[in-house]
Amino acid sequence: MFRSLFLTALTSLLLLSQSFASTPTRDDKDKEVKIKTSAICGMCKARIERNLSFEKGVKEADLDVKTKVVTIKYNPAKTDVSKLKSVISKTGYDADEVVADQAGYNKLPSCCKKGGGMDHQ
Ligand SMILES: [Cu+2]
Repeated sequence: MFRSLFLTALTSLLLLSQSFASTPTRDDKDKEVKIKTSAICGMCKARIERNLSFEKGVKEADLDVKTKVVTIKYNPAKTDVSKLKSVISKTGYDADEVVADQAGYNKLPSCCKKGGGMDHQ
């Protein structure tokens, strides 16, 4: 009597854990992307992060000034990497292979403009 009750409890526990394990990973989960920018200082960081946060589908944007890499968490159903890069470009900064948009770049204060050559320190 006690034993069968125990077995029933054990079986239902096993079934429960199995249904948890087999939960499919959802496609609408947030994705994360790292994009190399031409940001120079904290103002660049704030500017890029702010403009990215205005973009639809962006959950989080964090730029590391030292590495110039911005890490973006986004909803792939609402936006994609090429859109995110164009936001960064329009802000006036390079985004990986996408070169900074000239109009956006011209609006930057001179301290935030990258030097003549690429990766000028
Ligand atoms: Cu700056």
